[in-house]
Amino acid sequence: MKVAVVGATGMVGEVMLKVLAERNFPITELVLVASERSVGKKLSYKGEEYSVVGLADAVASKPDIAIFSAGGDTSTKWAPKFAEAGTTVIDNSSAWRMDPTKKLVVPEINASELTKEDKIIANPNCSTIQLVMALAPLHNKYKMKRVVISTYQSVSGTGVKAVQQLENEIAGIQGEMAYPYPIGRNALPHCDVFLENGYTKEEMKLAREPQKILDDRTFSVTATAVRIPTAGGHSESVNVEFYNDFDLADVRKLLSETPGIVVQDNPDTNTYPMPIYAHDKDDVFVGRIRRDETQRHTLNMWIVSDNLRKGAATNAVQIAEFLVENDLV
Ligand code: A2P
Ligand code: 11C
Repeated sequence: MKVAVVGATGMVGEVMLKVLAERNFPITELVLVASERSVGKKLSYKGEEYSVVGLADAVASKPDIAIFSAGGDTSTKWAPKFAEAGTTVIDNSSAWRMDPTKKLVVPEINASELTKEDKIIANPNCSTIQLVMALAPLHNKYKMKRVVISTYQSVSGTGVKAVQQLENEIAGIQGEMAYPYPIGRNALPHCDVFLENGYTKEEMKLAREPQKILDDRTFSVTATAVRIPTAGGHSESVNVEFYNDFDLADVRKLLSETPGIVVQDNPDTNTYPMPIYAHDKDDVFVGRIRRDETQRHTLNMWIVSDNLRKGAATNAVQIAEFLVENDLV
């Protein structure tokens, strides 16, 4: 496969190259793409050096697959140009996710929807991916009615500038601010921009994307998204009300048997998911599984995953693997 990585110099781009190499994705030619200011910059992949190219050159080189992590504006403008040139685009931004003509894919859940005609495929938001990974097997068995989620999101989700802001604050250096307030020793109930309804865009991604991925509008999700001073790994406190009753042992068994999920749940040994354990891993970790004693058929749990891996790069590479394995590119 001739593969282009758009946004190769960015935080997700860097992890993307690592994941492609680790999983030995069948690459015959690799095209690394970033903004004009990075053209000519050298990046390495599997020990070989590559020069970064601009978007127009990348389109002209007609890759089989282009994986985009360069922000919504770049995707909106350039993904259609790649698609017209015959390239299948897997897009990490929010640009195409809710477009009814585009598929929103978590491979473990709905990759079977994909066909050769899908030329722009959307990768869900990082906090959505880890949420639906844990919800899907439970929804299939007990049928969800309502989900209440609060997130604890790392600064790496915002990008390089935010990681730098946290590092500067820890080192006591004055620098550029990615957030309107200090993030060290703080918690900002503010991820992405505020919308007219008083929610943030991140909260509305959590409300809408799960329904599309699970192809079901009979449940609802309400969210509060909070940025905390962790370097990597998003955490989520999730309360789920089901139509049907569940057995806690069954819930644990179901989650443990789901590929991509690891249950870490033992109060006797202080075992629960944490960002420092999820770091650099592809799995979604679930713990603190317990019954909500205030309401029937309702479960509480805690979900953690590396937002740059399963939340972005790994999920995108898994989509690419599915396309190749099923002869869809
Ligand atoms: P560049 O390094 O040249 O700015 P992050 O989210 O970690 O900041 O990374 C964003 C990625 O998207 C980088 O690789 C960045 O390239 C790339 N990018 C940003 N704007 C554009 C653009 N207009 N065209 C192409 N790539 C872009
Ligand atoms: C965050 N979820 O942590 C975001 C990052 O819509 O793909 C990814 C933004 C997106 O702030």
